[in-house]
Amino acid sequence: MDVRPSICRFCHANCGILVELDDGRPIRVTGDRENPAYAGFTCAKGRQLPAQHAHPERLLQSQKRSAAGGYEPIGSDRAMDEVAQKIAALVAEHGPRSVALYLGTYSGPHPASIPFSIGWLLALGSRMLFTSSTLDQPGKSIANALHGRWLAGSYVFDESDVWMLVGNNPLVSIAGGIPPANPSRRLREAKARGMSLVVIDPRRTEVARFADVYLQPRPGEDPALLASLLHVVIREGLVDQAFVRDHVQGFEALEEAVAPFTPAFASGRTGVEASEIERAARVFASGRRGCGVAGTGPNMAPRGNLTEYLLLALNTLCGRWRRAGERVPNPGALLPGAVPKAQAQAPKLGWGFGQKLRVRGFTGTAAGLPTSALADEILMEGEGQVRALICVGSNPMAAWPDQTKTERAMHSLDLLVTLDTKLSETSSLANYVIAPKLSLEVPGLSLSMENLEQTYVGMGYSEPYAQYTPALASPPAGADVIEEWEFFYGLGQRLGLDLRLFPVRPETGVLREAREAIDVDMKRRPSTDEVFEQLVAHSRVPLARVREHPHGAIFDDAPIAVAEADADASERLEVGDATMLGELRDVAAEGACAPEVPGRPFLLVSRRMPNVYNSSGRDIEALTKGKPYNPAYLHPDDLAALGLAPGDFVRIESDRGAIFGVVAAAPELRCGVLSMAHGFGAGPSRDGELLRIGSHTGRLIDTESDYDPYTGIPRMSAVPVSIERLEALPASGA
Ligand SMILES: Nc1nc2c(c(=O)[nH]1)N[C@H]1C(S)=C(S)[C@@H](COP(=O)(O)OP(=O)(O)OC[C@H]3O[C@@H](n4cnc5c(=O)[nH]c(N)nc54)[C@H](O)[C@@H]3O)O[C@H]1N2
Ligand SMILES: Nc1nc2c(c(=O)[nH]1)N[C@H]1C(S)=C(S)[C@@H](COP(=O)(O)OP(=O)(O)OC[C@H]3O[C@@H](n4cnc5c(=O)[nH]c(N)nc54)[C@H](O)[C@@H]3O)O[C@H]1N2
Ligand code: SF4
Ligand SMILES: [Mo]
Repeated sequence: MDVRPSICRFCHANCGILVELDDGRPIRVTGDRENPAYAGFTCAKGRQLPAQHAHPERLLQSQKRSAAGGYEPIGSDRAMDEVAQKIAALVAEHGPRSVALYLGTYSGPHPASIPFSIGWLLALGSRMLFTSSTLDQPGKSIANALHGRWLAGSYVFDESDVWMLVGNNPLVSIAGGIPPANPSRRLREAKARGMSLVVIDPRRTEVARFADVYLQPRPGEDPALLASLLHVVIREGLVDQAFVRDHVQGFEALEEAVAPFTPAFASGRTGVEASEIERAARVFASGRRGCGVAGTGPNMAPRGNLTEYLLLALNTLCGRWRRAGERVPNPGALLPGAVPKAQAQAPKLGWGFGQKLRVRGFTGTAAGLPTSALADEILMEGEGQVRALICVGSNPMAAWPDQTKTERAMHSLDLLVTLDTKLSETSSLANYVIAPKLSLEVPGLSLSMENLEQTYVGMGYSEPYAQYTPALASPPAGADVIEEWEFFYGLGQRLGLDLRLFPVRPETGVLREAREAIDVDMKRRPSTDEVFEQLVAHSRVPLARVREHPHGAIFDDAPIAVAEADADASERLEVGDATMLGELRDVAAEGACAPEVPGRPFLLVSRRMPNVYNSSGRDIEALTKGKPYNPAYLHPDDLAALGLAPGDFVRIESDRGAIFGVVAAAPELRCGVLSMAHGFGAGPSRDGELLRIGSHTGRLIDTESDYDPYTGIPRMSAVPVSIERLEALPASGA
């Protein structure tokens, strides 16, 4: 039996795995105990990579929609010819702005995919670049811009004595808050070391069970709760005075803005005991090293930028930034070497630059263009209308808020192209679906997770880990599948464009050496390995050395320490941003009771389920185990009050729309909270198939009435809904 080490790319977590191959086909995946960072960790999804690769509905040929509406296979070269021709015609008639790109989940695991697709769009002359980031945690980028950066980075989980998680669940999402390389082991080790953990989540999650202080607030009230933690930290003299004096501005403004947020006031808003708020503040402020990290929940709830901003302010007031002389645990591996300095980098604009949108006054932002407005840009006629959309590893019909509007937009496009492994909800509306190779059929790098560490506090690797994997498997016999980057290279060639790649150069927490844009040879197509060489040409650890360690390695042989600040360093971290504190004053002005919507007594919150990955995985039987839907989780007391038993059907209605649901009991929830995963369901005509496909929570979300004024993210968590019992499940049309 042929067993090889590799990188799992079912999700973004990059676990080190062992793949058993039979005649070039993957037949079994297990955790790789020889991997020094992941140490054998995998999840159920990763172990189903063979099923994903051999899935009967996997597209082995690209598809073209026929005049009759069905799909016919088309050769990948022919598909590129036709798409290039159509794009050339649209650009000639309507200009490059008529072409937009939407990058989603599965553009992440393939390192060349993002640089090539963006390089192609820019070479075409369009700036209409959209990603799932503005539907995810856009508050992080906005808050980082408005607060400024500490050029020595923050403390990492493995060295900290206190940690706070606000609306994320890294034991299930493996996404951030705890390093992705075996988070459960790291958490156990940290607890054994004596780390204090604070968790804030309306659901007592898997990670909350390890908390020393667990707060279960009403959803959407994180700004009030965090402002109150700041209030207590200031009132009780727990501020790191020296750090604030030397490196921070805006303290007085912040102090004034959090003054109304007494624990009693915040208790009224959040439903958390005032004494528990005080305890959380004291525990968080007591440690010397540690961080607060927020996740998708509060970013999708109202005022996500403010939540992330207050969290950064809390980290800053507690002095939670790495100081001169301290060792940097992750100096980089596939990224350029860190050059950390104990000094601040001043704030930047959070929005108001770059490409302007035609709707709701949106502009470019630190998190990118507002994806929630792309459907409007497609539907709104006139100068600048988007007429062609290319979706890379993404699924707007499953993921975008306001399903009804999204569907209209997809239908009205002149050209919809998706790069997708199956005829997803979106791909089944596309003019062309480009069939890609799957992860084990292409080389890979552990780069996406390393990038995160450089971008956001409390995310990514806490050590200089890297792994390279060659392609291990061959695509099924007779397949005509290509890599995502090859599609954009092919389009570029056909359109006579010179592609330049912009290797991800994140707005770094730890200062890094600059990297140049990369010119692509448009005459001779490079191999994926040659592309990787170019992308990481400035890595701290040369790719050749990474390749010598097929099980991955931690390259901690060159420890570095934080340098003293430059003699003329004068920039400061900003904790008194006027826009953010203005939003906080709005919260205070709403009063000590959280606003409620009459007739909508429940708040729908977002969540992740272990065995699916956004809209992927729900067609793999070994993962769904006979339940391929997303239950509507409610507290047993709520079930009883509504006269419901687990398995009963309900109709869930928001001010925007309605879906059906099948209820399940979840004693770990706060009462009044409905917890449901996204990425399920289809259009209203298939609502009756609930038990087979689940329901689409995005139908309940309104992009035009309650949204962030900058990133456009609508209220996607803490959404007011009503729930009503159904005697039987209607055939369609919730
Ligand atoms: N209501 C609500 N909406 C949400 C969220 C929520 O919590 N609630 N979460 C938001 C978040 S955080 C995100 S990131 C977005 C996700 O938004 P999207 O990225 O738009 O959605 P996904 O469902 O992840 O789509 C991934 C697509 O990639 C395809 N695919 C699988 N493997 C491959 C591959 O190897 N190559 C290629 N090319 N394609 C592949 C899948 O078939 C699928 O169609 O959704 C957002 N939407
Ligand atoms: N298994 C699995 N893993 C995944 C994904 C998946 O679909 N399945 N998706 C991936 C993606 S795209 C992303 S972006 C990451 C996300 O990673 P995380 O951010 O860790 O996502 P969740 O596990 O949904 O955790 C969000 C938590 O926020 C809570 N919450 C909801 N509303 C509020 C609120 O208003 N305030 C507070 N304080 N909490 C709230 C929810 O109860 C939930 O526990 O996960 C990734 N990993
Ligand atoms: S957590 Fe993600 S990368 Fe790790 S095994 Fe599961 S699916 Fe694969
Ligand atoms: Mo996400």
